[in-house]
Amino acid sequence: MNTVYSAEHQLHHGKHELIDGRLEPCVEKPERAERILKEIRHAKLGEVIAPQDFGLEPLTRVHNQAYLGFLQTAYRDWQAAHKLGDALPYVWPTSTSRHTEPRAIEAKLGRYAFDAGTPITPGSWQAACSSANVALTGAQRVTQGAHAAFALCRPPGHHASRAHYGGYCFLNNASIAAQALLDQGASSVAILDVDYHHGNGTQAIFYHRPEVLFVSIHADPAQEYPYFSGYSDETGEGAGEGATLNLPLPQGTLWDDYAEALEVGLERIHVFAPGALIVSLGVDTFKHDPIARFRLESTNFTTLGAHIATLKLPTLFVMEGGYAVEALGGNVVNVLRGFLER
Ligand code: Q9C
Ligand code: ZN
Repeated sequence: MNTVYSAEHQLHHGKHELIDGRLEPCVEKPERAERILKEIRHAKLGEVIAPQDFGLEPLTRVHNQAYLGFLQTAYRDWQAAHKLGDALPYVWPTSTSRHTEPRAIEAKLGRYAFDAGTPITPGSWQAACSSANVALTGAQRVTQGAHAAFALCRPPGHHASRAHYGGYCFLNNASIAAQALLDQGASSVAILDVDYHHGNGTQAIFYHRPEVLFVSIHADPAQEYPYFSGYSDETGEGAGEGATLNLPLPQGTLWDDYAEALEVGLERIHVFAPGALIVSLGVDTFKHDPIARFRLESTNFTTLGAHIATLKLPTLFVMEGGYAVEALGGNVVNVLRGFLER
């Protein structure tokens, strides 16, 4: 299996995020992708290839123009307003606010961000574009007949919606790849999101769409970030009714219960019979993850990969979360190896 990787991810390196009432060093850091790359090479999983540049067009298929325009100049606008450090929002509109487009960068940050954990740095836009290109290059390989590919995306994407960033995500790489697969002729696509956190952005992007099945296994949003979506009664709307499946699990979940939810999710995908599968691959379900509370072991990730392989679908793995840097690369390799070796 080929891995798509670009060093441009390093251009995004936030200093601090607001976490539990304090500004703490960002857990979503460049070292993450470097560790994964190192283990992929070490495991001789296949060639590591550079992304192609697909330009803005595929991004506009998923995100709105005003949002993309905002992201492109956000750091420059922040700097022009004489701010020091990374751009972080500190004021948000509410249901009683005026909803005309704000002019000040401070207001725009609140308009487009849904949390205060996602700093914008000088190179964030370029890194986010590169990350989307990594996913698009992976999708292209699958379109061209590869059975599987791994898009080593950073920054991650599944929390970003049509016009909102947050949860360390700016552009929804998995959604952009799914839309590209559809645009290149796939009649339907399934997205299996195994990140510890609910993929609220991906869900929102395809909530009304019957041709994209979104299945997510994640920590119960009654207890865990992103709190405002990911409940089991969210099943899609309109033409998309029934094309969203949320499988929330309690904090503390071990492999046995996780595996049961996985079987339910895989069965739904099997019945849906998509042309391709995208896996939003977060390994923050690992027992030692610093910001998450499932208890999967490293060996469980091999089994996870093997189970996904039973679908026998052309599969694009898109990297999402996972913050226990020591074990991160090994856990990712385990998923991919489990998938390949089945
Ligand atoms: N007390 C991804 O895994 N903050 N994003 C959590 C925990 C945000 C995670 C705070 C977590 C976002 C891609
Ligand atoms: Zn996550």
